Amino acid sequence: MAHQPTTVHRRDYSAPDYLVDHVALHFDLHQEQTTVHARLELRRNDSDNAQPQPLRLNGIELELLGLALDGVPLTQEDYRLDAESLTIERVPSQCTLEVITRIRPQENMRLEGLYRSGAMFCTQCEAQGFRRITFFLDRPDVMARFTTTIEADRDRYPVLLSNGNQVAQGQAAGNRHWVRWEDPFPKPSYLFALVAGDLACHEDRHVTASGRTVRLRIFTERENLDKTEHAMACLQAAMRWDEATYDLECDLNDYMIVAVGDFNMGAMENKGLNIFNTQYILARPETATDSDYEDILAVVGHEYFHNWTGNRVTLRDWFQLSLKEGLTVFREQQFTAAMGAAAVKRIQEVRGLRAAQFPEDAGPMAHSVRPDKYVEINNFYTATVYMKGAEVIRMYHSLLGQEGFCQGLALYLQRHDGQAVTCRDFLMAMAEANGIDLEQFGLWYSQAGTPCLEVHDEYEPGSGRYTLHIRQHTPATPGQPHKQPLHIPVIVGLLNAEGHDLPLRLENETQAITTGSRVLELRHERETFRFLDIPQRPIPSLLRGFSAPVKLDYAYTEDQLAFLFGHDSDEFNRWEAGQQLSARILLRWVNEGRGSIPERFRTAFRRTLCDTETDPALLAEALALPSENFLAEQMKVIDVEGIHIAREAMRCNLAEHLSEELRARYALCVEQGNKTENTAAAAGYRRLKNAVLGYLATLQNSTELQRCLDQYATADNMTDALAALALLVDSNASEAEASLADFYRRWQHEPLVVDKWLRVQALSSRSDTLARVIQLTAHPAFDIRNPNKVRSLLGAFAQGNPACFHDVSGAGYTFLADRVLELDGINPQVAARLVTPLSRWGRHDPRRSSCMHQQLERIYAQEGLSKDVYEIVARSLD
Ligand code: TYR
Repeated sequence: MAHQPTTVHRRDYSAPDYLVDHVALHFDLHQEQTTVHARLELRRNDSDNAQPQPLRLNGIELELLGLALDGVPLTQEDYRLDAESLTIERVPSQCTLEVITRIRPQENMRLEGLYRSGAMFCTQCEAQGFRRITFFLDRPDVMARFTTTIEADRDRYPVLLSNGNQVAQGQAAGNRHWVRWEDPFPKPSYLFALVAGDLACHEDRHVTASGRTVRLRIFTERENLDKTEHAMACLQAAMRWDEATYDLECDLNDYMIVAVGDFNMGAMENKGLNIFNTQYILARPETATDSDYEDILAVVGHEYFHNWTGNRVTLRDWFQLSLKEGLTVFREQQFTAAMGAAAVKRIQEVRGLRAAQFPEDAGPMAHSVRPDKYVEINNFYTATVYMKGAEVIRMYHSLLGQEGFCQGLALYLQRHDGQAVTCRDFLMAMAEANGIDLEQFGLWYSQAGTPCLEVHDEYEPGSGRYTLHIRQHTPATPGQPHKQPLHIPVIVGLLNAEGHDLPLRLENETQAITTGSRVLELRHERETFRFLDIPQRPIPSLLRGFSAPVKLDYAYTEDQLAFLFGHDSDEFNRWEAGQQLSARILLRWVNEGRGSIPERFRTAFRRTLCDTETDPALLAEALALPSENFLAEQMKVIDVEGIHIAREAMRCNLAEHLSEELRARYALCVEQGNKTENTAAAAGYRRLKNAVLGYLATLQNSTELQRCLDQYATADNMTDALAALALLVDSNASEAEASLADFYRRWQHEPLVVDKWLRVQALSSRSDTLARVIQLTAHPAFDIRNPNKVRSLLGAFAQGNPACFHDVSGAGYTFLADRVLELDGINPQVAARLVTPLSRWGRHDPRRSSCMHQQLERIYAQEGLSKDVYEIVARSLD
């Protein structure tokens, strides 16, 4: 790295010197170049200040063709241009600036700003893409009204879209046409969007609670129009839910979504014109799995909910990112929980948090929910900002209840509508609406690291007193050696010997709370909670529903865990007890050598397998052993091979002992699935069936192999076909190749299905997986310029296949570093995400960790490294 990029600090924030009241954009789209004519109506922000500041506009890789101030062309003496900005020393306190720039979207591989995806033009402006379109005050606290005119070839680009309402259109010379859009809502530039293409449209509508009709349109490439049904239904459900839950209506007459095949992230909430990765819109049962359907519900909901929490009230600066993302993820979680099995959803969220956020919080990239500094803001769209940010919002909710939370949100939106604000403004609204003090709670925004709760208990049989002692402790993280105690809601219940919740009365309370759970609020490093009238020593059910993003340390016996797994009234904690129990056994095997499976565990597992009362989707979660990554997190020095071997051995052992029950359950799921018309119920049966099939496949005999082949051959949906294919690929059976070839032949024209084909091979536990992944990078199906392909093949391999990626030869690391360097010259944002698995070098044995470290140093030494990759690598080596 030749020179060190600059670091931006939160403490350096200052209000903008100039504001933009209105901007008129004119895009002239051509195949080889695009000219952008921008007319900015500017105003000094600090007009009292006698010493006016120069006007500095952001702009990157723009060719400046013309510049005029209040109609007078400027010459080169009037302004300064550098790689990232345009500065005009003196401008009147109110003025009009016209800027003409030329850009080359067809060469834009970063997928930031204006770029091409297939045959269409589209934009991505969050966080700082707008400065790649024209010179602008590209910061979220500058909110302008936008008028956008798009001119393009009529045949290639019959559909021309931007934010707001279409107000005019016309024909132009040379078979061209134009359309003008006006967005009535002032917005920051990161919410700007433009799309041009030959697109098909699925149109429907939503009538709001107050009786207004909103026209809904989903645009896709023509061949995908038959895959938009589900996304449309999700959008309508999200609109209804936000009205019913928070009394929030869509504020537009037109709401548009466009699905594009090349996209760095999941989707983007541009005002009135969301742009989505096709992955989160397109679905038909033959092409998309049940989890794809669930993801679509979540992401469509998420982007819609941003319209209030993100767009109407936006961010003052990028350090506040979690203000919109944490809050919107939480709203999305509430929505999806309301649409389906809430416990299953919660389990998946916590699984995701532990897999992605806990390791981040324990590694070199650890940062608080509201970070203090960044080199490249794109690196801070992290699990911490999104997932832990959502957990922080959930804790407000646990402390205040749904009603108090609603009141707080209402005050926040009413007070700050149309403003660009901070996390603190949200906290103040919550505190004031509820008349409580949340000062200490604010530490959740500034302190990084995963807190640990150590819990001890005592029971005095004579007096019926039961005492919980809780100590909280947050480990040091880079730049934060000392931590203060946090305000933590811990939801608990106490179970009696029959497994029922006891009524809970704390010392100093006169009446027992009759419900089974209650919230304990921790504020000090050590707290004691004394419960009265407890007739026998209870088993505590702690942190119900995962009420705080912490690690819990209580010395449960294996008997107690098995008991909670069988009886806890909190479905999340029932699952959690099962996970703790199996993790405990697995880690013992890793550390002390493999033993037998304790009878109590096998009994609990059998009971779950034969349970016909509980939601099958929940049973599938309960039958899944903790992931290799989760187990790795529990070890001081990760034993990659040991974990893999122990986990596979346990799966095999369970299958051998319970093969009768597994076969019976498989048959029952098939039968029940065939009988049901209800799609959610059918998905639940499929999930359980495929979990069971996974165990049966470990038996490696011809019956079970045939079962997988049959399921693959007869499946009428992607969920079943892909589950069977994955098991075949893992099985090493010669039939696997034929199935893979068949799958590709059948689906090679569906990019999203090809992604699955790549992923299934990248995730295989076969010993030749790395060789196969290397081969696949040269396959026509792979394209390193497409982020979905990169994530499906390279991302899945490096993050989802620890046993193969961490091969002791170090070949996986070298391969990944090579791909990072290759991709860095193309799409730095995606390259930086790909490098993350290497940053965890410190957790591995000396041999692996030195190989990983070497690869990081090799990347670091590369000339012309992007800011994105530089930041991750530099912090990892620190
Ligand atoms: N704001 C988007 C969301 O809904 C995420 C996003 C961020 C999308 C940056 C694209 C991008 O480049 O979460």
